[in-house]
Amino acid sequence: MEDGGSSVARRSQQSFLIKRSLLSVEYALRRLSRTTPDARTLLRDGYLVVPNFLDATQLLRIQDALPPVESCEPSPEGTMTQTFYEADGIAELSPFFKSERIAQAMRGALGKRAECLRTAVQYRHHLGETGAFEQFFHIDTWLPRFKAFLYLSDVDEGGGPLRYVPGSNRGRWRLGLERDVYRLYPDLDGYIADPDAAFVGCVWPHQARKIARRLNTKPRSFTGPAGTLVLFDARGLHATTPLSKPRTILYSYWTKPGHHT
Ligand SMILES: O=C(O)CCC(=O)C(=O)O
Ligand SMILES: [Fe+2]
Repeated sequence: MEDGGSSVARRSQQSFLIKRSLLSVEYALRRLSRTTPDARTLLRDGYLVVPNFLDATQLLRIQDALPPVESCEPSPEGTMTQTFYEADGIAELSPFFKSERIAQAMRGALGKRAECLRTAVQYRHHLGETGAFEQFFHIDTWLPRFKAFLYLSDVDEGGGPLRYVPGSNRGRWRLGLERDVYRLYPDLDGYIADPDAAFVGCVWPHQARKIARRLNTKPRSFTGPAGTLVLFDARGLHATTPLSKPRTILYSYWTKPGHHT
């Protein structure tokens, strides 16, 4: 006879597989549907880079309106970042936070009911390795979550580019990793509350290389000057790069209602 613990685990596994299958169908249909070119690229590759999203005048206005680092909160996840939340309350930042192009891309990728859950200014000042999970290739979630980054500093190789494995937002290889995240992700606010579970969505460097090879691709680094916009599906394998100089971004992140984990 099965003990209580293993039957709970089996039910949880079945419930994951059902939800995951429904999601696969939803996304297969969305990829086939008529949508905007931005959303189509996002759904296919998992990312979209828009060079010169803002011009020099718009950028200057944004840079002048940024809150000081002292008014930010340190990350609870060991990433050594400083974050100012609810940044959409700062009117001068509206070319990013109120961007119709970003909203349309997100709704095209996530569905019409997609909502923006977090708007923030993020400073990274810690140079070199942090030892945090995000410097390894990882997936954030198993449920769809898309992020928008606007670089406010020039991001060359030493400036902390986001790295991404193109197309890793899709495919059967994801199942095991997603199941681990589903089992261990401990809370519903999108943050990892238990430091022991912080690395749950990560893969080792040799595994990331193998997955990229299997997908017939290579990890990409999204370098670009201030004003570059990057949108990405946080289910795909991505990582941040250790800094040799500070990086500042605005970011927002989007999900469907009730899909925040
Ligand atoms: O800030 C970055 O470059 C990426 C960090 C990350 O993993 C994320 O925002 O999900
Ligand atoms: Fe991430």
